[in-house]
Amino acid sequence: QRKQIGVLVMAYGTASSPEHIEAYYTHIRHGRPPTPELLADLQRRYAAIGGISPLFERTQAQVAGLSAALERLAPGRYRVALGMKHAPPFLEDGVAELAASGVQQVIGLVLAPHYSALSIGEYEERVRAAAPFEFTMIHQWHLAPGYVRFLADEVLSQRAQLASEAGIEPEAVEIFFTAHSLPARVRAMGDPYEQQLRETAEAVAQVAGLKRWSLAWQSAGRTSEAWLGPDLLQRLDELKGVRGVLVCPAGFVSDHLEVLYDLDIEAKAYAEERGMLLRRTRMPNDDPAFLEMLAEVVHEQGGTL
Ligand code: FEC
Repeated sequence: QRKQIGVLVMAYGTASSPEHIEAYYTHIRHGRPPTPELLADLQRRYAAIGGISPLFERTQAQVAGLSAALERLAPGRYRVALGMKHAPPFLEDGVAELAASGVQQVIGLVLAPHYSALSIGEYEERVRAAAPFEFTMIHQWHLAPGYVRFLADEVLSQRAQLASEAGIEPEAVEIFFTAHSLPARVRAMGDPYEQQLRETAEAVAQVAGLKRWSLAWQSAGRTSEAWLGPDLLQRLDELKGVRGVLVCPAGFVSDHLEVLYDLDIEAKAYAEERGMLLRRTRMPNDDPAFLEMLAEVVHEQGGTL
């Protein structure tokens, strides 16, 4: 009988209640507590999306769906655990759970499609430091056909809806593919992050037959460092004669603060003040075909073990 393989599904994590926002923010800032102004601003943004983020709930649904899809692909072969970067269960808790189950080989998958040393690389480093088992990391899945197809379908249907709302042709809609900005020093590090976002966008544009699209960065951190740009809001400022803008946040896979606040509240209002309607594509969340696709990515790796 073949040995069971562990699967560590990794996600960003969120504050479990408004009282936990400070501890969560301090963790994101590598242990440096935020200033009262920064904390108040973050509390305000969570309050604006209903008090807490739906991210944890969405992550749990994704893990459940991914587990079920793996079970269908290979009954009994995989044991799945969740580990999060900035909230419990932490990455190290997921590692401990798998270690206690006795698995000797583990595959790691982050619920984020593009690789950066400052993003996926940090998840990997922490897991490797804690792992008592053989660990194989899936570094990126930004061109998985099921992901590209999900985004292409979303872009086409949301673009059609936006065009009819704005009374314009679908081809006149300006499309931006976005991801979380990172400190600009990743460029000098030869990091693949920016190139991979471009590759996802190009693949979606090809499948959906898009002519008018570009990249933009969103949600840059509030630090003194330079961040990857141009920022989405800056791109909105530069538009001339555009009435409809569609944002496809291709760097994220679920509903959370950076989508529900930064795009649905902030960017939308910013566009409206400039006479434009802004809409976005829906997130994959626990879409069955999306999770089936992720299960296949994991199972492909599992086949090599
Ligand atoms: O819904 C939620 O509660 C959580 C939403 C959330 C996601 C997310 C994803 C990514 N981040 C990435 C990088 C950075 C870097 C910094 C940073 C800061 C924050 C803050 C909040 C936050 N991030 Fe995040 N991120 C989410 C939330 N992020 C809140 C702190 C306040 C603020 O800036 O708004 C800067 C850290 C520092 O100050 O030193 C860098 C990357 C991703 C996408 C990949 C992934 O999901 O892992 C990269 C979701």
